[in-house]
Amino acid sequence: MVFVTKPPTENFSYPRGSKVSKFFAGIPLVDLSKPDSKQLIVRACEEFGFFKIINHGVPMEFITRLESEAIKFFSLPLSEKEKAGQPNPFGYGNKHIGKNGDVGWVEYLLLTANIESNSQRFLSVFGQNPEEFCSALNDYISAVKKMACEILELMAEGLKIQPRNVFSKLLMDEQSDSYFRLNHYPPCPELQDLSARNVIGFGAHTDPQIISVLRSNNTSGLQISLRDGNWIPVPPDHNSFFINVGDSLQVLTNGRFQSVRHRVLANGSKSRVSMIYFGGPPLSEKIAPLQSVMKGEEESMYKEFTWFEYKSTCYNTRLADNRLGNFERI
Ligand code: GA4
Repeated sequence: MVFVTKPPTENFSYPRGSKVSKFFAGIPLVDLSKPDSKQLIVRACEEFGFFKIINHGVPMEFITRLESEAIKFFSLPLSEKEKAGQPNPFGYGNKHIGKNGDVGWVEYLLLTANIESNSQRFLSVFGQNPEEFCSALNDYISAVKKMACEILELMAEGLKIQPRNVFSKLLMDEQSDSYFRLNHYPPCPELQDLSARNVIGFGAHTDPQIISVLRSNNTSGLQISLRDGNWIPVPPDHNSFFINVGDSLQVLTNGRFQSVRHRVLANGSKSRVSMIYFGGPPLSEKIAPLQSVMKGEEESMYKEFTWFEYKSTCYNTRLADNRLGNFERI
């Protein structure tokens, strides 16, 4: 990545040593091959909106192939990467995130998870040979989407709601508005100076969609925020996936599941590469608490809206904004 200047600290930096909760027992771990996984998933979604998945069934070969394609892409000269177009919403972005002034020590490729729609973009970057990138992307997205749907079905079972595909059908729908993102956080030389403050790779935010599935190489940086506001570093694990509850799932469960605030801090010596699938519903889908999750006289905590309405609002906000706040019933 070509960063000609130093990261402007007033925009990128966090004070060092944010508090870490004394009572945190670790990132919840779910083994998808075990029969107790649905209960563990529900508990993790209620307490943190975040958990780690092992025995996920996604072939390692798909993961390593896409990672090496991503590294190849990010190693191209800036002018080549820019041929993917500006990220509005899909394309190549460098330091600027969204369109409202957020910046981070990151470059990225933001894509629709609907593979065919990306082909023109890849033709522009890879000339006549976009096949390797496209096939790696296709295999990876298909496998991760399948796993995301399995997890959503376990959530429904764990919540004891019917039908079991009540969440997963939103991702399986042909019109599902799902995204895919490749992020590259280059090493940040500023951080080798021990007195330097933390540098933001990707600022604190929640994901607007239903569920996000993240995989990264073995470089640290990801942190999640606990309910008490403390930030917890997530130890990287390149063989596992991390699941985030998104804002839409928070609404569908009437706040029983919480979308997780998370951020990425830049690393002083190692480059971090992550790939994230954001499972979203069709644009016309009404996002409202499911009757089956509400108990007795329980009322909806949210005003009614469609995914299109929510997404449109989101794109006019800054990363750190509380986007769901505008849709809460007072
Ligand atoms: C956060 C989750 C996904 O990465 C994303 C992001 C999107 C973008 O990068 O363009 C947003 C951000 C995300 C939420 C608020 C708006 C939109 C940047 C931003 C400041 C692709 C998404 O869907 O929402």
